[in-house]
Amino acid sequence: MGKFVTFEGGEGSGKTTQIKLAADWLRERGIPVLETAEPGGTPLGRKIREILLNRGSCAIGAEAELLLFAADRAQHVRETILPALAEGQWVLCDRFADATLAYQGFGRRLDAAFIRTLNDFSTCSLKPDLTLLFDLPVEAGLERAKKRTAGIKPKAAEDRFEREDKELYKSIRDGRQTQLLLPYFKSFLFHGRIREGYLSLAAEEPERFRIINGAADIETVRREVCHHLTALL
Ligand code: Z5A
Repeated sequence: MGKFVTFEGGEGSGKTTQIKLAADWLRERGIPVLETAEPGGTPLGRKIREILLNRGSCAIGAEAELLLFAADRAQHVRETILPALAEGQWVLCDRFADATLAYQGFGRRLDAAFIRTLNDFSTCSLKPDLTLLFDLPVEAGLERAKKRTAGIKPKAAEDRFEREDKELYKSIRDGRQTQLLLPYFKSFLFHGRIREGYLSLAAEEPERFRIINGAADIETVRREVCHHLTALL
């Protein structure tokens, strides 16, 4: 069996950048690697991803969103991840079941116990050997995601998750909310809840999670990732 490593974190935390560097590092050591991502790691998943992130005029409630992520994962685990692990490949996955607890559980406030049951079903109870959590302040991550989006997509194509809270952040930055209310607003913001959610998941399972300072420069983060991968080798 290969090793299963998941990369988690908020928007713009650097997962995608680091997964590529980690895959190169492992390949240089002769380890077969599969890089994959959720949503969208299978042909069915790519259709689901399109619905989830670029819904157009179609409404998606929180419950339907949860089930679409679960459907994507159910197919991904069975079609891609389990066969690759059985062949002895290391699977590096950009987001997995923890993302559903963080986004749909902590972010959308859906029932966490139900999400855990659904996660078990969609993953065939597969757990990562290691989860790297890239942690950085919400605003910094959103700024990075904005820059990246500006480089590759037209403004209108900014995804649904990137739009969450943006207006509120803007009004805070512009001083339209008083400093006194700032902590109150921050604790209730969608992306803030996700960050806190991820950190509490990491605290629940310290043997599986490693928290990485995502605010450091790319090379520093890369070295920390390689250090944790070395421990798995
Ligand atoms: N979602 C969900 O709600 N429930 C689920 O169960 C699952 C997902 C699985 C998928 O979006 C969305 O689905 C996601 C959660 C939700 N939405 N959000 N938020 P996606 O797949 O399109 O994107 P993402 O997973 O959110 O990743 P991202 O925004 O592309 O960010 P990233 O992969 O963490 O970062 P990056 O692409 O590597 O870097 C972003 C930019 O920062 C880029 O220009 C880099 O060059 C730059 N960067 C990276 N690292 C650094 C450092 N260290 N310093 C400076 N600049 C850096």
